[in-house]
Amino acid sequence: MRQREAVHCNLIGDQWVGGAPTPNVNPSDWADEIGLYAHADASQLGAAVAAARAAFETWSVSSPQTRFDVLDRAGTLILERRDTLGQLLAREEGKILAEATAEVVRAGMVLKFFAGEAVRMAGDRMDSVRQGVDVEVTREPVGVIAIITPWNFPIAIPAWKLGPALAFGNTVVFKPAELTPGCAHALVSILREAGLPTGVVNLVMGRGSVLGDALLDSPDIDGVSFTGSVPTGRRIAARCAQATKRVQCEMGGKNPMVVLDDADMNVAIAACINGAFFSTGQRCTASSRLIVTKGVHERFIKAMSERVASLKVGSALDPATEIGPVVDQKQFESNLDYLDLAHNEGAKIVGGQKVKQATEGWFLSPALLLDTTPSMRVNREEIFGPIASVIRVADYEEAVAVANDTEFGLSAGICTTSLRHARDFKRRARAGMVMVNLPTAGVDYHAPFGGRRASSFGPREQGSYAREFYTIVKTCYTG
Ligand code: UN1
Repeated sequence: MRQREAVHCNLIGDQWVGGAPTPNVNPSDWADEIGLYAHADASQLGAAVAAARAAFETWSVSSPQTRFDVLDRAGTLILERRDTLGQLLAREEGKILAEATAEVVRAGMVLKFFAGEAVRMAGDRMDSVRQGVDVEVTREPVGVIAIITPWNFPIAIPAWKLGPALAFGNTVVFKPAELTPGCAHALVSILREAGLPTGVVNLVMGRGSVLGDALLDSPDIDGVSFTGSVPTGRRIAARCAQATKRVQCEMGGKNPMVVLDDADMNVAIAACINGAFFSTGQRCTASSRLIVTKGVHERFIKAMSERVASLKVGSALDPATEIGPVVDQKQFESNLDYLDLAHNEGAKIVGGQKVKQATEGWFLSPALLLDTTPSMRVNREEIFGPIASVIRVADYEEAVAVANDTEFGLSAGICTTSLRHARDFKRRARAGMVMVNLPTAGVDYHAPFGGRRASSFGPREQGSYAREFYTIVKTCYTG
């Protein structure tokens, strides 16, 4: 018999509350159960919303210094515990240890950044057009925010939503992805340890299909910040519009990486390998379409194929591993379906094999799809796995047209040594973020994050731009 820890509970007000115990399993080793996590039900969700509403009374008018202190302390605790939290993240999500630890550090830095934002908050004053009247513009917290996060960045995304929500005086009901409750539970515990008052953050774990509707329909929820799939994001946005709730959705990507004839080949290969395959390709910012001009196409696919074949796939907890497992069976099967589809659509596939390891896990070797065209479904739909396609184009103009030819618009990259092309691409890429000689994935914690079209809806996340979602403007006239 495996030793089981006590059930990890939901946090509602000042109570850790049980629920249906649900195992959290390691994707690198199905025999390794990380623990049992209590799934909440709809009535517990109602209690969590009520606790957040009650706590808003005092948290919304707390001193910015109080909010700074809590977030700064929580950031310090996360940084101090980077190794154990990194282990937990690697074990429950399958991101390799180096990436998992880097994500934990990012979460710590995010909280420290937003600690500073709490005290940097300022308003505007302007002269009225009327004599003897003052005009002031201030920002206030929005209210109770529902935060719904995905499994692929199980500590960084919660941190970059919770950080600004709390810094600006909102209270929160936090529903993490059911696949990665461990990091969410640890983050909330750390916020409490750092002095966060009762009810300011409430944690409800479980499936979106069980909790989502009750959360969205509660009249006490004033805003929803969501990261996840396009269909779910669209549903949430429509529902919030209907109920006039504030909403922010970060959804999919089909990010292009253009490689021009004049690219530095070492820079291009490094950017494409990282962008396409690191974090097992499970990033909305992943480079999934490698668009290569004809003069360098042969050299590129040869070098990429060699590099792809050399990537070491294995347990996320083995320090020698470069590519960890796919997160679960559903994603694994979806990846295999896309590989079948690529084959049927006429692509040539390099890699993309099931990999046997000492432990049973969802191991898939990275796949490069060659001889693909922009109209293939594998070049139009988000795959969200270690699979990237190569599209050969005649020249820069065709590369730009193909890069912009999807319903998405999150991140767009270009590898070139030409200042003219880099400059032109920065203007013409139809994307929220443009990367020159860098992978499409991997962003700074203090800069705005977000995309266009089907990729994002609502104001940007992160950096000082985060206040656009988490605060509401008030204009005061004094005569
Ligand atoms: C990154 O590329 O560093 O879900 C961040 C995602 C994004 C975050 C990507 N929202 O993959």
